[in-house]
Amino acid sequence: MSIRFLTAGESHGKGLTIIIEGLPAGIPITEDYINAHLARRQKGYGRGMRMKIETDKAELLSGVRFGKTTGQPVSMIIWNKDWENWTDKLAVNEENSQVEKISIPRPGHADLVGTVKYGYDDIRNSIERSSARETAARVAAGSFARAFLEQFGITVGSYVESIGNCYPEYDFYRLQLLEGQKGDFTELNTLADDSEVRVIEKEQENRIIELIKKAKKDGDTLGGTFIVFASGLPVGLGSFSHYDRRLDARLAHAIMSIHAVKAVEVGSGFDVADTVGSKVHDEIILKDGNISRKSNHAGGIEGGISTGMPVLLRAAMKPIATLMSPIGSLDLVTMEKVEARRERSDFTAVPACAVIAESMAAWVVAEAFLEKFGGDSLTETQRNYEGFTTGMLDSLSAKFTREV
Ligand code: EPS
Repeated sequence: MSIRFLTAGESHGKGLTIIIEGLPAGIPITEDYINAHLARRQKGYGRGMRMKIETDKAELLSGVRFGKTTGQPVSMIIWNKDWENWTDKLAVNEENSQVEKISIPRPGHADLVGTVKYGYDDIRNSIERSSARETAARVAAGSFARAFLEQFGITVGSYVESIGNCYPEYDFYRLQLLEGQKGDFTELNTLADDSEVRVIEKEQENRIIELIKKAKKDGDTLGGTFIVFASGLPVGLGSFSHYDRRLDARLAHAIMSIHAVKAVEVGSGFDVADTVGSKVHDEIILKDGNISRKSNHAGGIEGGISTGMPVLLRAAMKPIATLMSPIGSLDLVTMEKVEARRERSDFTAVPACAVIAESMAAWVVAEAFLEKFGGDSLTETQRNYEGFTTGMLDSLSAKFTREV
């Protein structure tokens, strides 16, 4: 059995709820741990007023006792503080006829497609569930995956590479990470956590803040690119046996499913198309008594299976759809050309998106890990993991030894 999670909740509803199924018993976790990751999602220069209203906190309702998972379904709730201002607009029971019906969709948001698909007579229904507010629930679920992976020395982190086409002076991703320089991934993540826009170059941070200020003044928004990494994975997660077992495909799916993400690359990504094979593939070497790779252009995945090198992903987020200087739209009542609707929103959310992508990546890695090693308790999973990884090189070599 594998793990899964479901979320429910509207952007301005009472709260977001999460149910997780299939986690082994014994994973150490606390509300403080989950809340620390929720706080990371709320950060980033360029976010809107909502982040000043909310201090996202997960309340655990089941599945955790004395700081450890019980192996039973986990349920959580994140209350929306802003709900008290929306009780009429989002009333569960009686409709208040004074509440305005929204009829002007924002291009780039799910306003129009959701309204057509579900036959709504008020775009508000589309706005609420399609909102990226839902990603708070994903980060809460992802915290369980992280806590589990940490037990096996696996670190998941991220940093922002660019916002508004402002890139770092030094291309750390191509020149260090893809070249297989391992470095300290925890330190890299902390560096990003300490930045106002999750970048790792101080001078770039200043340039980006200026760009966000300008976008704000112009009533415009900015997108960007970010890197997600997962280090410490064993060889063998995922499989080439079927399309939906491939680890790279599953990671791409999970990250592409995040609001406003339009592209995901694994390792060298699009660059592989323009480079010769001898410069793309990662030479197999023996390093510190282990099989390793000279470089990591594959982004830690070959044939849909983890190679043991860090998993490296790069993704692009489009600019936020809500514009304070709006582009054109149609009023669905009159079908006349009008300016798109303004809603309170962010000017950029690339730093938050990187943290959400970490959570989704952690979830996929934890899922693949449990498929490989199984276990209803952490102790059982640990035993299976050690059985597979201990003395791996010797046993591999022994299999190839022929008697003469
Ligand atoms: C939010 C994400 C964005 C914010 C939202 C909170 O969602 P959306 O996809 O709808 O733009 O705009 O906040 C509001 C809707 C608001 O009232 O300000 C989040 O990540 O929590």
